[in-house]
Order: sequence, then structure tokens, then C-alpha cells
Amino acid sequence: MVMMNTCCGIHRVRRMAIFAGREMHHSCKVLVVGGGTGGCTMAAKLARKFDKAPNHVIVVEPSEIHYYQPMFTLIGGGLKKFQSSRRFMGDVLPKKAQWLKDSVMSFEPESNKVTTSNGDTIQYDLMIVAMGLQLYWAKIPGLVDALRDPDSQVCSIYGPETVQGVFDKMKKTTRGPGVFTFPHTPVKCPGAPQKIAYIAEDFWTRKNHRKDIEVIYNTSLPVIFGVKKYADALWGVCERRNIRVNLQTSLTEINRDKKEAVFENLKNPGEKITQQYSFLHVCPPMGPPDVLKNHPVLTNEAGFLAVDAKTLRHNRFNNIYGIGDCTTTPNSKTMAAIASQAKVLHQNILDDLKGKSLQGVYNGYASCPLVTGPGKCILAEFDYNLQPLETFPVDQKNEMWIMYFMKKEFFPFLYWNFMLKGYWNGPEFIRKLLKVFKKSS
Ligand code: FAD
Ligand code: UQ1
Repeated sequence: MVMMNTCCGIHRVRRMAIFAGREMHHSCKVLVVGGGTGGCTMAAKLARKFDKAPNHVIVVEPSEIHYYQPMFTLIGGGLKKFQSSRRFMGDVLPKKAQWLKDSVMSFEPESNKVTTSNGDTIQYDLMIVAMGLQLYWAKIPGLVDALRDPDSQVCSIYGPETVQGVFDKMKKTTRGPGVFTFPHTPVKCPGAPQKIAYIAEDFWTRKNHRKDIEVIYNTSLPVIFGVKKYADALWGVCERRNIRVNLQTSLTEINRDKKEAVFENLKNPGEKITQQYSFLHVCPPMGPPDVLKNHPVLTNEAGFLAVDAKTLRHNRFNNIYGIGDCTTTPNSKTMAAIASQAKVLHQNILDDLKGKSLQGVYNGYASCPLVTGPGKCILAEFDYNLQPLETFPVDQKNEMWIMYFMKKEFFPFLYWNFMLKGYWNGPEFIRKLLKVFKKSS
């Protein structure tokens, strides 16, 4: 255990920014690295707390645009407009926090300092790391060029720059195999690679092309979904709709001239399977950002920020916390998980600032609205033990219109208006309320 300053006092720096040549030196009480879902949510909660002292919270975030990424699945299926997934970063980050439009390049956790790509340094009392996942497009030979080629019929909902091409390519497909992939790495929203398959299958059925298009879902995983209850329901959907599922089948290469995708059979490593495609949807391999991986003192072997799965505090540095996709917590990497983590993290940081022991415990809650077509959705909710943890007093393994409505209209509303402002802590209170209601009825 490396000894560290606790966040709450030993290192009392004045909140300030000093010029030293062209670089600046900043200092703050709380530094938030990343202004995506987790970073923005935590900055909002804490900036409100330090209301009277502006610039106590600094957010370092290089991007001008903040995306509501769950919308990408519906945009890919032609069910929502791209515009509805984006807002200017300056409009969503809290006004009471200071936004540095820059990237963290290196961490010095022993001296509570980071350096940015501009050469600025930021001294902090407490740091929250919320850097998300990096998409490793280049790890699949042929993928980058195929995605850039509008005639290639290769597409992906996973990037803001690629999602806009998906529906056009879906519309152009009238015959031949439609192939969907899931990589051999952890991913954000592990349901999304199959949701887009269901939406495409539904679209081709409505257009009367289905008899000429074989739909194939090739996943590196040994299961269709990690939670048995929902996996059983999803196998039922695939059987009813004649979607072929190949488990432990991992995309390794794309040859766009021949319209061939090469897969490795993970049940027999080294064995290659070549698959023709007319439409290929790729979920790219992903992992922690390189900057984090370059600091093994902060991470596990795979490069994820090493935090305690319950408290979200760093395993070695007491004044570092993590939230969201970039950490080692073994939950499903979703926005729904982050809403629950944010509640726990907020409580633990306030306890820490008061010098108390940490009381907040994250139970691994995650949720995945598994859209199976327009108007149809299975709302999966579960915990660290992969046990269902459902909010509503209905059997959520069933496809329901109301769940689809929530995915399409209610969750985005909740996100922009409550979660990013620090007011949405996940559905736990609704679950408790409905449980009481259910018992007394
Ligand atoms: P992000 O929101 O990705 O933010 C990370 C931020 O860190 C970025 O803004 C980035 O610019 C910044 N950053 C990176 N490096 C640096 C650096 N060096 N310095 C400073 N800043 C840096 N979740 C659900 O709950 N339900 C769904 O239905 C759902 N569907 C999804 C569908 C798709 C297609 C995708 C892609 C995701 C989906 N998700 C869903 C997952 C959800 O969007 C993510 O889990 C969530 O946004 C992750 O938040 P985060 O804060 O960890 O990372
Ligand atoms: C959720 O809280 C959330 O964050 C806003 C999502 O992200 C888009 C979700 O997809 C889901 C399912 C939840 C969970 C919320 C309820 C009401 C079950």
C-alpha cells in the first residue's frame, strides 16, 4: 500500500492558476479527468457542493461535443436522428466547475499532479478518473479502410464518426449475408452489438428482403448474454426470427475487395473461418485509454484504473477515485451502472472530505435495454453476481413496448436533464417504492 495524502487537508493549496511561460499551473480541490458520462455527472454533483468556491472543481476534457452514446444504436437503425445524440460540451459541463479543454498526458499520483498535452500542470487534493474506453479500430486489419469506404458495406454504431453510415448501408442491403460481430475484449454496452442485429433483421423483414438475407451474429463470448434469465429470452428471439448465433467466433480481419470477413474459432484457437458478407456490422475491440495504460502504478495488468469494486476508491492512492468504463469494477460497462456508481462515489467523497470512513457500497448494478426491434425491448437489470435486479413489477425478460419507449424517449430526457446535472442516482429508489407497493397490493 503506497502511503498517500488523504484528500481532505494535508495538501491545502490555494485555488489558483499561475502562468510559467506559455504553460499554466492550476490547482483545485477536485480534479475530474474526462467530461463524458461519469466525469460530467460527478463534476455536477461536486461543483454544487462547493458552490461558494468557484474553480474548486476542474474538469479536463478535450472534446467539444458530448454524446449520448446509447442513442447510437437507434441512430444506426434509422430510428433516431444523429443530432439528438449530441450537445456542446460547454453546455453540459457544470457552470460552477472550470473546464480545461485539454487532455491529461501523464499522472504523478505521488505528488498529486497531472500534466496535460499543452504542458499545463494541475495540482489536486482529490482526483476522479473518468476517461472511458478507447476504441481499437486498427486492431482489426482492413477495418479502418473499410469503414472509410462508403461502398464497402462495413459499418459500426460504436463511433460518432461511423454511426451515421450504418443506416444507409443497411438500406442498400437486399441480399446475401448480414453479419454482426462482438470482439474478444470488454466492451461498453455489451448488448448493443446484438441490438443492432435485431433492428436490422426487423428492417429487412419489413422491406421484404429477409428471405434473401441470412442474419448471422458472431460473438467472441461463450454465451449470448451474461445473465441467464435474459440469455434464455434472447435465444428465443433468435430462434423465432431465424438469426444464426455462432459463439466463440472472433473477427480477426476484413478483406473489403472480396467482401470477406475472417473469424477465429476460439473453441479451437488458430482455426480460421472465412465468411462472405453483404453487410458487416463491427463492434471494435476496446480497452482502457493509452494514457492510463502508460501508468501501471494506477492500473491492473490490462490497464484499467485499479479501484475497489465496492467503494470505487483507488487500491493504492487514497485520494484517487474512478467511475465508469475505465475502471476495474467487474460490472457491465453501461451508463445505467454509472448512475448507481455516482451515488456511491458522491457519498464516499463527502465522507472522505469529512475524514470519515467510506460508507457507500456499489453493488454492481447495471442495466441494458435490449431493443429487439421498433416497439420491442427487454429491459435487463442485474448486479455483480449476474442476478436480475429488476425495477418494475413485471417480468422484464419479456419484450415490451413501454421499455422501448423508455429507451427511445425517457432515458435521453433523464440523461440530459437530470443525470448530467447530478440529480439521477439510478432506479434504486423506484425499485424500493414499487416493491412496497407490490407487497401492499
Ligand atoms: P465516456 O462517456 O466515454 O467519457 C470519457 C471521456 O473521457 C470522453 O469525453 C473523452 O474525451 C475523455 N478523455 C479520454 N481521454 C482523456 C484524457 N487523456 N484526458 C482527459 N479526458 C479524456 N449504456 C446504457 O446504460 N444503456 C444503453 O442502452 C447503452 N447503449 C450504448 C450503445 C452504444 C453504441 C455505446 C457506444 C454505448 C452504450 N452505452 C449504454 C454505454 C455508455 O454510453 C457508456 O458506458 C458511458 O457513456 C461511459 O461513460 P464514461 O464516463 O465511462 O466514458
Ligand atoms: C439508467 O439509469 C440509464 O441512465 C440514464 C440508462 O442509460 C441510458 C439506461 O439505459 C437505463 C436502463 C437506466 C436504468 C433506469 C431505469 C428507470 C430502469
